[in-house]
Amino acid sequence: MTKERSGKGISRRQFNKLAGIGIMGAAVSPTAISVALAEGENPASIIAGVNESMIIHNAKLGVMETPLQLLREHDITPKEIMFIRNHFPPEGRQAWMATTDAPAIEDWDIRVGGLVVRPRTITLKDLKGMEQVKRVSVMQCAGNGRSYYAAKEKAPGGQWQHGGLANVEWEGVPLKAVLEAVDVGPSDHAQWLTANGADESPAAKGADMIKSYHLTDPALDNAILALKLNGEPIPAVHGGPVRLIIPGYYGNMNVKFLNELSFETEQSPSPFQSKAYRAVNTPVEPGTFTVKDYNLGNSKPTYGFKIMSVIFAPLAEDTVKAGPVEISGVAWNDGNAPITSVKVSKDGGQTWEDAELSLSDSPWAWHHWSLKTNLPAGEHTLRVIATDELGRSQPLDGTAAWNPKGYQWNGVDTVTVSVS
Ligand SMILES: Nc1nc2c(c(=O)[nH]1)N[C@H]1C(S)=C(S)[C@@H](COP(=O)(O)O)O[C@H]1N2
Ligand SMILES: [Mo]
Repeated sequence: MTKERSGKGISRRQFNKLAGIGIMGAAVSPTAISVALAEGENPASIIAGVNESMIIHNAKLGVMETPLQLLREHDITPKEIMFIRNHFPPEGRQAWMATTDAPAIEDWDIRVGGLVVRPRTITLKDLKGMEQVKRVSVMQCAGNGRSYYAAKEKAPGGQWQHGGLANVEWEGVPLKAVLEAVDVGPSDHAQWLTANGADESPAAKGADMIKSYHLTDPALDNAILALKLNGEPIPAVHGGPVRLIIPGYYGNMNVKFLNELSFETEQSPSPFQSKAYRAVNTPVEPGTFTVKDYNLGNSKPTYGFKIMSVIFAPLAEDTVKAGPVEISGVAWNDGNAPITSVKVSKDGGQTWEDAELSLSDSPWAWHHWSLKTNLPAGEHTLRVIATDELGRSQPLDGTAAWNPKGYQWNGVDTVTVSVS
């Protein structure tokens, strides 16, 4: 599938383009260094332009989570506070990826090939000339909420709370329109579409982050090759200049720095498709199923978001005065059915009240909910649960869905507040 490549995951021509802008992206501004926090690394010295309050999960790779105190301030998440998940260090010739600025790239090729009659290349310029559409959608890491599985047994990996989450506007060309335009003539044997990005492992034989989608997957009808995030060219760190966006699908399915689409008989053998980012078909318990046990038969890729809701206010660290209070937050799902109810409990789940739900225009966006109520002085355990039109809801005990990699947490959110 990657015959024309030297095993480097990137063509010579494309590498030269990237190397040409390397200096710019690699440079960390002196201001960022001078404000480096005493307690730890300043997130902006890892990825230029990010907010200093981001929670660092992996400094080398530039993996960071958004504190909910920041996330709740905006309906559309600004790039400076958007969580970041990279699998390869954005350094060396990938240093250009370490910034919230858009990459200064004019020439960018996406090879479309594999089992096709006419392999083709589509350029960034071609894409810019095509009709653009917008998709407001949640971006969420499949590992979001992983830390909460520790109540049963800790799942290794970044201990994300709820901030591996964003609500953003993408703009670009529908995938279907791109495939029609290139007219590569896929063979009848092609069952899967595989997407690859320009980033790669620094290890000589390191696995590449490649993702596959079944060609009959209806989610592909809504997919776009995005060129813009929140109205601006996509920041390098978020996958510019071109990113595959599949609204409603977990983060890993949304390939950044897209430079290859390939028609295949099978899904990619890359461990990022065949071992990681998979959801078990039947529940498993700690000790009985390990990371190594995943195979194509017992699991599926982490495709669509499970329905979820999160409390944005009050948070445990907020000061809450006794009396009238507004409990609020967001809820979202895979966009396949509207969310029909959000209920809030002020007593740890004994009794529930309907929150007011305000559905966003886009089915893939998060939806705000709120409940105006009263809280007397003392400790209160707030909980929230969302349900959609298909009857899908959230488990009261999220650890029931424990899995070795701690993916797809959607347990009922619980916040304990002290009211004075
Ligand atoms: N090319 C490429 N695409 C990628 C990744 C990556 O490392 N390389 N990480 C994936 C994962 S696991 C997530 S959660 C999202 C994170 O997107 P963001 O960094 O823009 O928030 O990108 C996905 N797409
Ligand atoms: Mo992720």
